[in-house]
Amino acid sequence: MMSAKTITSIPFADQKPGTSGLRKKVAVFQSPHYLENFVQAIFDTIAAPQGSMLVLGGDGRHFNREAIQVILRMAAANGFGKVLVGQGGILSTPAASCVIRKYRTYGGIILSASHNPGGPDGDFGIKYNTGNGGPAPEKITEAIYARSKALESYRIFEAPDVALDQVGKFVMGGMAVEVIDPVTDYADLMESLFDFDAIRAMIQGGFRLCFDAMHAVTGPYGREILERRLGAPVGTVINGVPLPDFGGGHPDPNLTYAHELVEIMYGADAPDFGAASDGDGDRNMILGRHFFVNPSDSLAVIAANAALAPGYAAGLAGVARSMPTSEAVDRVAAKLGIPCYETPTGWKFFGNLMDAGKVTLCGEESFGTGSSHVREKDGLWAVLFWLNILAKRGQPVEKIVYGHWAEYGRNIYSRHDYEGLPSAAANGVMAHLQSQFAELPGKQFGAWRVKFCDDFSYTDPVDGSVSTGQGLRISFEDGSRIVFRLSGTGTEGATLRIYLEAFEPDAARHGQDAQQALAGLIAIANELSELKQRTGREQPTVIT
Ligand code: VG1
Ligand code: CO
Repeated sequence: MMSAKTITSIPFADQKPGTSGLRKKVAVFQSPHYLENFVQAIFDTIAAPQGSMLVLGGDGRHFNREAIQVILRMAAANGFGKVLVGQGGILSTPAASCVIRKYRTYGGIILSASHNPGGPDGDFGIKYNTGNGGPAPEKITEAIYARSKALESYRIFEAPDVALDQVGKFVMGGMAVEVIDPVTDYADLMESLFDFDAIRAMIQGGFRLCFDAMHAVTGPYGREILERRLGAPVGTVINGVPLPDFGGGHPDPNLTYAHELVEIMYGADAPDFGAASDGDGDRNMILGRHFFVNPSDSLAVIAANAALAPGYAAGLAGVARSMPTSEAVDRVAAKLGIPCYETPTGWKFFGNLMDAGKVTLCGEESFGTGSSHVREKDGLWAVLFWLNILAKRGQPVEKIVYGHWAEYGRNIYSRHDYEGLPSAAANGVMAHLQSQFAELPGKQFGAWRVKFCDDFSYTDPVDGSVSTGQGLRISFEDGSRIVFRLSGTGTEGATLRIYLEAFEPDAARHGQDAQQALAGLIAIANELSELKQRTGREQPTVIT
């Protein structure tokens, strides 16, 4: 006999969502009551009306299937009327956002630790998205956290596992479970936004591309869209079978972790276009033949060429970027005469702007680009936008980027990540920087004079909510800047990110290597932060 039970739990003190949901080691999520406590905290906080509909899916990493079964049983015991779950428990993050919006569900739960490694010793994550399809805003994540520290029991249905591997309909108590094809709704949405005929013709004409799904969630999406609908040869998608441990890799599409693709794109017989996506499918890296497109530049190029895509032909309402993202897109917005908003890091801050119709495109320096078609960043969407632009312009990637710089100037940009630092050392670096803020303005460092420095805070123009402590900025008179920020997605120690930016108007100097061009700023960053002395690190873990 199936029935709902109330289980006595213990509150947890550490279930505070970070930049993008709650992320912990798999073993932590597997410990008794841990997952259940957080899920009950979500359900108590959102207080969905009896009979509401929910979307559920994840990036397929280790523990995804087990967690899906637990959440289904808890949803049934908490009065939900229906759950749409991706086949095999899989939904990419942008596809989950698409499904929430398309079927107007109350919200959704996404199981992902995105670019963090998976497997039994890797990371797991969970986040709640609201009915607009986007990550819950801070006031909801804070309330979930508060509830998780207090609740003493959770409700769960006693029922056998739902068969997740075939699409179909099931009943659990008073709740319907529908296992849906995870790809079709998303692929249809993409087809409605971009000129698939033009892209197909370009590929038929001999244009070659390679998409690295990094053994993560986008494999099936890439194969359906690129190989089936757009006619790219089978094999265009590499590492296309999602694996629970991502093949032992780090599913982060950057020059360090996507080295297989990088070797192909910098090899002798390199294709015209390369791209990679991350664990949950919301990030993208764009490469031309022997050429890397910095994500901040990618956002600017997409904004400048948006009218070439049918879904954006009517023009952009505005654009937004996270604070550490380069100001390249600001220049495009100025030329287009549209507003440009600067938000804290993390996609949850873009939702209000898009819901209010203030922005159409948004992006982050961390390989995230997206638009109001969903409320998450969207890796394959960015890839298709680039393919649409390439098909319409008929020029190579490199030429398009150089042409963009010639028109707008180049915001030379780099991010240096120091991963796995002891938290005390990382906090010490931040405190030491802040302690100098009163005396820094006006000080000269070589060719650079400090204009201002602050700890970035943001007032949401739509609901007036304020978010503080979003990164330390040091801006110079000539427009260059250095930003220091601690990551909010890691599960071990601390990751310090240093973002460096300088503007170069002179086209004769646009071919410079970013690290060389930014060497002066890098030296200032080291000096001001006492990074080497305080962390013992000589080099960043990852340079983008
Ligand atoms: C990082 C990125 C941030 C991104 C976040 C989630 O956060 O810097 O831009 O929104 O990951 O992306 P942090 O706090 O580690 O810097 V995803 O694709 O991991 O969900
Ligand atoms: Co991601």
